[in-house]
Amino acid sequence: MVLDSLAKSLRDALKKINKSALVDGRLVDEIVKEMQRALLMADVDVSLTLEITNNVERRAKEEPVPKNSNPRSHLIRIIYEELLKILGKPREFHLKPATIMLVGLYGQGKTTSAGKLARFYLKHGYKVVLIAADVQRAGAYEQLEQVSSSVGAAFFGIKEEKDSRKIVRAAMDRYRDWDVKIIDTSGRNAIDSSLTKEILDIAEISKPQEVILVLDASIGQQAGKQAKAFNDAVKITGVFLTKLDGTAKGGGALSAVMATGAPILFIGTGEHMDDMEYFNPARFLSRLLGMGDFEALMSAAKQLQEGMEEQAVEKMMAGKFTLKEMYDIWDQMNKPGLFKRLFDSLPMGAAGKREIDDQLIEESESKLRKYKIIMDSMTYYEMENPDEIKGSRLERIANGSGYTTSDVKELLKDYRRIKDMVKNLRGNRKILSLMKKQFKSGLPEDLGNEL
Ligand SMILES: Nc1nc2c(ncn2[C@@H]2O[C@H](COP(=O)(O)OP(=O)(O)OP(=O)(O)O)[C@@H](O)[C@H]2O)c(=O)[nH]1
Ligand SMILES: [Mg+2]
Repeated sequence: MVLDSLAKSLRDALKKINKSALVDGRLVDEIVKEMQRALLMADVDVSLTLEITNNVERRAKEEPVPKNSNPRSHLIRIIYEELLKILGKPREFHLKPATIMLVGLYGQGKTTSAGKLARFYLKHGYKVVLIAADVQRAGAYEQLEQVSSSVGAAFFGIKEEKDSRKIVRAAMDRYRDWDVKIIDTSGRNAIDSSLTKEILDIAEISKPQEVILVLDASIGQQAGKQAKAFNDAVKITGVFLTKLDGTAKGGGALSAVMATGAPILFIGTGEHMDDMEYFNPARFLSRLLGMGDFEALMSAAKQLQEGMEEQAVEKMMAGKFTLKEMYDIWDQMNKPGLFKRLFDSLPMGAAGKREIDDQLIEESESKLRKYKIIMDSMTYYEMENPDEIKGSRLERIANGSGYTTSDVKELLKDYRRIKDMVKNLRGNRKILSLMKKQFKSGLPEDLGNEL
């Protein structure tokens, strides 16, 4: 878990809200103080911290509790919304062929992140080459070569060449038709005119779709200053914020970078090549607060209230049901407790039992996690056309996910079973209305109780 101590303090505050008999001014004051302490400890800027907590306090005391909520959920919701404001909106990022330049100062994690990105694209079936254009650091060539072979990407470099422009020109020529070209560039101690010029020259030669600034989160708020300086000098398209796993100051880094308007695209959560995530503020915050995918559930709840539920469930029943649909549903179900509730919502009439023992639920949840990892290694085409998954596709997916081909086959078998089940359920009004009722009663109040 990244940002451990911030997460713990905020979760404790939410727990306190859930346990309190009464949501009154005194509780709000206490919560606001705890939030202030937690945010400042995570190196969030003082005035930003005050802005967040003042907003929470004012809204909690002034806003009437909506009819479909209660004082506890209302307060939790306000806290969630105010924290989300500082994380900003996600920048959309689509996987497609691209040239990506990684830039940044010494030791921020450029080379490691280049490898992580390569692995990410490879998993989705792209042809990827890593280009060694760091001519500053001793052994940069060998390090990137080693990273390339560990993730299974192609590698290009010219040993002993001190002109990074030459290297990039040769690489762009040789790998013209490749899907994804990732360029690891030189760092410096500080951003200066020679670094700026080198980056701009390489960009001129390679015409990258993305210029991603790699920033070490452990510098806390300072990350904002660096992001601004780089953005002013070379126009970055996004930030890869690394080492969020190993720092207490991540909150400061996140909020300060977002405040500059430079979007955080990825976060690094460890030294291993799989330790990166696409940064989605809402999802990140929900996980930090231990709410599962709060945003998705909230919007599901909202739709239910607006009478949309029928369409949603029916769409699933009536429309196509590929791995893509299954993934989306599982994505929302990937939360302890929700699984059980869904199980509970299904009538087990025939067998005469509604009790599913915990072990079975535990097994289902761990299977779900495994299946999600496997599906993350599939391309969009494969998700939409599961029947095409065989032979070399099957092997690539297994390799990419770290599981075996029989695991992938097991997933496909389960998918077909579920697909048949969905088909059989179609048109069964009674089950439809039961499912909807369960959703309705289960959200969003239960969410709070599970914190
Ligand atoms: N814990 C953790 N360590 C990371 C992460 N990303 C990178 N590192 C470590 O940070 C150190 C520096 O990473 P590099 O990728 O070599 O950084 P760089 O920017 O290429 O450095 P130079 O080439 O020297 O400028 C290495 O020890 C990495 O393992 C991360 O997300 N989490
Ligand atoms: Mg490097």
